[in-house]
Amino acid sequence: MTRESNYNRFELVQKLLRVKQSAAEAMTEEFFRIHPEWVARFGARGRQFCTADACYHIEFLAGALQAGSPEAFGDYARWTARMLGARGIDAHSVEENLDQLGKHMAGLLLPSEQEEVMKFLSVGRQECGAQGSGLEETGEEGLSLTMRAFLGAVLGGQRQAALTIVEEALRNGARHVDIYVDVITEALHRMGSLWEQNKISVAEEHMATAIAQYVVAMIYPRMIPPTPMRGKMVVTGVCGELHQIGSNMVADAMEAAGWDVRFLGSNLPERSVLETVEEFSPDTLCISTTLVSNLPAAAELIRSIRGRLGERTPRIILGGAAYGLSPRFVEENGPAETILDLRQALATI
Ligand code: B12
Repeated sequence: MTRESNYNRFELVQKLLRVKQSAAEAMTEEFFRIHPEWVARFGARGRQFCTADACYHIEFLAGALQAGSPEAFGDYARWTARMLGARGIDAHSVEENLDQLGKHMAGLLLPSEQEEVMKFLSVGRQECGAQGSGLEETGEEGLSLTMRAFLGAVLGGQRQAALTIVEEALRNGARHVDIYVDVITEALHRMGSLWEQNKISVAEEHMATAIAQYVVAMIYPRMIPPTPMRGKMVVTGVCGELHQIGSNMVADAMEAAGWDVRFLGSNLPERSVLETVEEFSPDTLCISTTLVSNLPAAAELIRSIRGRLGERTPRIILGGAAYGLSPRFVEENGPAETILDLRQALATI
């Protein structure tokens, strides 16, 4: 039970995820019945996209509920309206979808659960109208020259140039962590905004990402590895999470700072993380999560580790964009600590 209401958060999240597909299909049927013009506009693929979007709405709603954070759902709704807006779909359609979702869930949930869901949906609905440009944090003024040159190289498909830009900065005295945070992270976030605004294609985004990954891998051997003396650490993403560059940087930076690190990548089954933690017996476990929709998997992982290891549970550090949007996640799903920033992690872990 949560502190403020008489429903079980875990059961509500699981219930939503269980009915996700059927609810999304029913919502899409209903939407196309009300808007026959969409059939002419988008054809059969429109139905597929609409169902996929409704699935995302439910997954992010479940993630925000898991984190006890209506703001996280608001952020998702704002992002969805902005991203679809850049592709010619009006924010009003998203609002309508959220209303439909609320109505659909009414028949499936207990009154106390429905009340909570409606609270989250109403924040989402409000935020659809307050989209912003998505570029607020990445305005040109704040961008360093190196970051801009790097962004230009990855978007232009120039792998060697991207590496040279970073190597040059390192030769001129930049620290690895500065390259990670101020150049590569910043450029990838900026690149994500360009994709969101439909200014670059999925192919360009994938190409740029692959080049960034190549650069991260190429600078790893150039770090001076100290003898491991800070203890053992496992760094992992959660099941369902495909974003991996952030956790890769955390793993490399921690290794360079003296940790004996096992980096598991992302999107691996919970059971594999459990086995590694049990066998390797780390002092610290870092869990990276980017999408709010993956917070139920993170909560489940924490619960399973604590259940299996009891007092032998390592210190758990959570990081990645999803936790920045969900300040109450730890309160609801801990004990664990949240550290969002790589520099702060290096200074405090
Ligand atoms: C590259 C990328 C992808 C790649 C990832 C490839 C890979 N191997 O990693 C691919 C193509 C797979 C992808 C897929 C998707 N993506 Co994507 N993706 C991005 C992008 C452009 C960059 C991500 C990245 O690598 N950033 C750089 C890293 C270094 O930054 P970071 O992860 O924030 O990590 C830093 C800190 O957070 C911190 N940190 C991270 N983890 C940890 C852990 C600990 C313990 C600590 C201490 C610190 C820490 O340190 C890092 C270093 O500074 C982002 C844009 C963005 N704003 O991030 C979108 C973005 C995250 N993706 C987005 C979306 C929507 C998707 C998809 C749903 C798209 C789709 N329709 O298929 C799928 C979802 C896949 C899934 N299930 O996970 C959205 C999310 C929007 C939202 N509201 O949640 C974003 C924000 C793009 C956008 N602006 O619209 N994506």
